[in-house]
Amino acid sequence: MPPKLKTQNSKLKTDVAIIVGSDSDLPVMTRTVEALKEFGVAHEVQVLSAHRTPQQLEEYIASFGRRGVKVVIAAAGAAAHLAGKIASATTLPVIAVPLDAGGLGGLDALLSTVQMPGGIPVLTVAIGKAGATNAALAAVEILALGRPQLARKLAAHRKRMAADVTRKNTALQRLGVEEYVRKKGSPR
Ligand code: AIR
Repeated sequence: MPPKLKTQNSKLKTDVAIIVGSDSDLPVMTRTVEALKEFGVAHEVQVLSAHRTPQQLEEYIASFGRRGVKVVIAAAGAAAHLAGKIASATTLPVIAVPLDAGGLGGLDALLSTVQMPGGIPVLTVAIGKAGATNAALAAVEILALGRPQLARKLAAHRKRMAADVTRKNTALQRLGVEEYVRKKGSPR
């Protein structure tokens, strides 16, 4: 018998269940958590592996209904079967983040994740950091279909992003490329 699954807020409802294949995925996936926090969306994070803890993963998937989960985000590297495994066991939308676990730069995870057979969709975002952020935004977009307040927050978020780019462009025009890059410091 595997140990009983512990959850962070077992009494509370959770809108988004985030599942990572290993704790080594957490540094990148904190971006997902941060973005969901920014939108005030209830979420929790579990480390569960399709390969290493298959029974506990199934147990957690079975709890989605009573926990009120509406969207699942699954992140894994290497031979990443996590999202596909979850999608096969639920009709909730499953958003997958392929991660770079070393070796093939995340291409291994991307291909394992994105090439699902017809009938079991997995909504796959970009590899790594951008994907971690976009998974959260995509989850918010899904939830916003039934929550006008979230839709308004998404619109405001887009406006802030555009204003940020405009501010940078204004500074670039004022300083010139060399000075702008020097002031900005180290590359991303
Ligand atoms: N992984 C864990 N179980 C199945 C897979 N594919 C992934 C994790 C992590 C990578 O394997 O999601 O990205 C390496 O895990 P670890 O624990 O060795 O660092």
